[in-house]
Amino acid sequence: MKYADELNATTLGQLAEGDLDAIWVPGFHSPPQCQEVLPRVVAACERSQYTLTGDFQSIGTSMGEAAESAAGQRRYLDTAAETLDLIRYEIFAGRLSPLDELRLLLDELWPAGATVARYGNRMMLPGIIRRWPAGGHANPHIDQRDIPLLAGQHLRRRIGTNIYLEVPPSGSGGQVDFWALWTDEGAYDSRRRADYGLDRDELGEPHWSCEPGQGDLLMFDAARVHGVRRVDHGSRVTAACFLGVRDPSEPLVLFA
Ligand SMILES: O=C(O)CCC(=O)C(=O)O
Repeated sequence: MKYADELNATTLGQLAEGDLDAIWVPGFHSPPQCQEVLPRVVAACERSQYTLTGDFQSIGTSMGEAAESAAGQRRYLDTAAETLDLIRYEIFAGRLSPLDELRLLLDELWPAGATVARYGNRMMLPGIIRRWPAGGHANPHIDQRDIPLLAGQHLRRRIGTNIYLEVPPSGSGGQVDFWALWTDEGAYDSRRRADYGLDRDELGEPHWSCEPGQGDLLMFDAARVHGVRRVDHGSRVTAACFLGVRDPSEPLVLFA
């Protein structure tokens, strides 16, 4: 994997074109500020009802849940604004969240700016918070572009973007694993497990494993098979979104 450790107009352009595999910026958000929000993240996670999997928790209805059913899609659109408020005003309590900071930066760095994705005239969710208690993991998967909610966007690439608010102690799991595997979306669907993603046992050893530190930012092409290794001790919390890359003359769109 070829990655850069800085987010700037050049590296963003290279990632969008597929000339870089990842951008991994250490300390994008300051660790003490990450630490400060964690009790509020835990409280909000305990209250939330995430329906896709018990492998991790989520604040906000994700695009994964929206893709499961028409009711899921309705809930996704109906709850986007309240989830955004919860993250911005309750969790980050008036301080600039790393998701908002990233959105501002992307707007400045990308030639045509960056904006929240819309479905018709409705705002999609621009960011989400996820938590993996000990035992949590995420099956290897790709994040698809060819789904009804994204159909109008004509995305050329979908970039997974995560800021690590909490990480397990080093060596205790929670790494992001990448396999040297790009599946087309039809082939992926035919290999999918009944719940979500692929069977880790069938993929062999990952090609690259990234162990981010607290506050790090990691961005990568979500069409490459990736997954989260089981957390053995401690817990792991991310603030996450996707960047949709369209034609270079079009704004980037953000959604989660
Ligand atoms: O939490 C992570 O490090 C990766 C999450 C993930 O699978 C994704 O962004 O699609």
